[in-house]
Amino acid sequence: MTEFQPRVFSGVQPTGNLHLGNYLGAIVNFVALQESHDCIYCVVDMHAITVWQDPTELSRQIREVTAAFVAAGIDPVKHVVFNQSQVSAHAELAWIFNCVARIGWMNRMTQFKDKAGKDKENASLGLLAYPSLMAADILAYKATHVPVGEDQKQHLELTRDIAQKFNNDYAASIAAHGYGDAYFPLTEPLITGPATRIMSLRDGTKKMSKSDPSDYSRINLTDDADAIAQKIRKAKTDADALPSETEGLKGRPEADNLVGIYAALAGISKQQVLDQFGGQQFSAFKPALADLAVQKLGPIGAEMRRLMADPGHIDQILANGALRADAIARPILDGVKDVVGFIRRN
Ligand code: AQP
Repeated sequence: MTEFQPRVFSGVQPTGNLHLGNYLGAIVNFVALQESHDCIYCVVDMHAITVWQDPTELSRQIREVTAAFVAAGIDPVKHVVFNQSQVSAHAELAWIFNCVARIGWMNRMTQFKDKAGKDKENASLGLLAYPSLMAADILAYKATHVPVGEDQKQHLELTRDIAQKFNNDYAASIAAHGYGDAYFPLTEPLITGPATRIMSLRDGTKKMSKSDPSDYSRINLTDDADAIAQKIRKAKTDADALPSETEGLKGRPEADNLVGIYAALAGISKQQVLDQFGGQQFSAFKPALADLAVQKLGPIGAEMRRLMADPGHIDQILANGALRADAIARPILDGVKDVVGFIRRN
């Protein structure tokens, strides 16, 4: 069996309104994994343009996600932080994967169905091929582990399917070129922690999302203390007191979500939250949650604002990261080209 060196890759789209779900579902895990792995964290700007983005806003948002990474504790010196469009291996490998993946696989993706809506014919071709580019993002580095939120599980499964099909379709060539029995690893998703799916503050059955038209549905990482407190105060709840056991959260999606957010921010279990607040009304719980959220997110938002005041510095982080990412991806892409049978410049 071909052995692959452990490596972490993940990405965040610069589509505005970076929120608590992105933070707890993904970025917190990105930070933790730095201790144990070589990590590559990417601002996936090519994914962002699968739906229309205003160009000036897009540049600002690329810098904002970079600032969020750094403010949350990602070290761009020890690890690699860059934006996708600066490393052409992503686009080149995505094309090859477009020819490996099947249209039927893409059509089944729930994110495509959700984002394309009823007017599928009018969606961009890029939106349909999104998971193929995502597989290229990951496999251009032969990444073995990808920390993501729940919503990305299906795309990660598709990445494994593409890797598996490439390994099978080109098995003889892979072996002939000395790569053993597999060119690509079957990447493992890391969907961990108590907050893999944070829900909207307005509707506990919908995920918290950047594109929700209501700003009250999410806590943005750039929200100030007043905005955070106001959004939590206005968050939808039911009329009952909090239960004493997690069983009692079943069928109460809004209560479950707020308790989950408290648990994730405090680094404790939902049961521990209920040990403290069980039997109390939301009128008592919400101010405690708001204080905790301000305490945890306030410094990140402040640091993001400080970093955003110096765009030149952020651009330098991205340029350095891109050079290092390119140095890892280039030989991997060259190997793919050899395996496929392309002739390349030496
Ligand atoms: N609500 C969420 N709870 C937990 N994790 C979440 N993630 C997103 N929403 C939640 C995770 O954040 C990472 C970055 O997401 P993304 O920006 O690449 O794309 P997304 O999943 O499409 O994010 P949004 O916020 O919902 O954006 P829109 O509205 O544009 O679709 C991923 O690891 C994701 O799982």
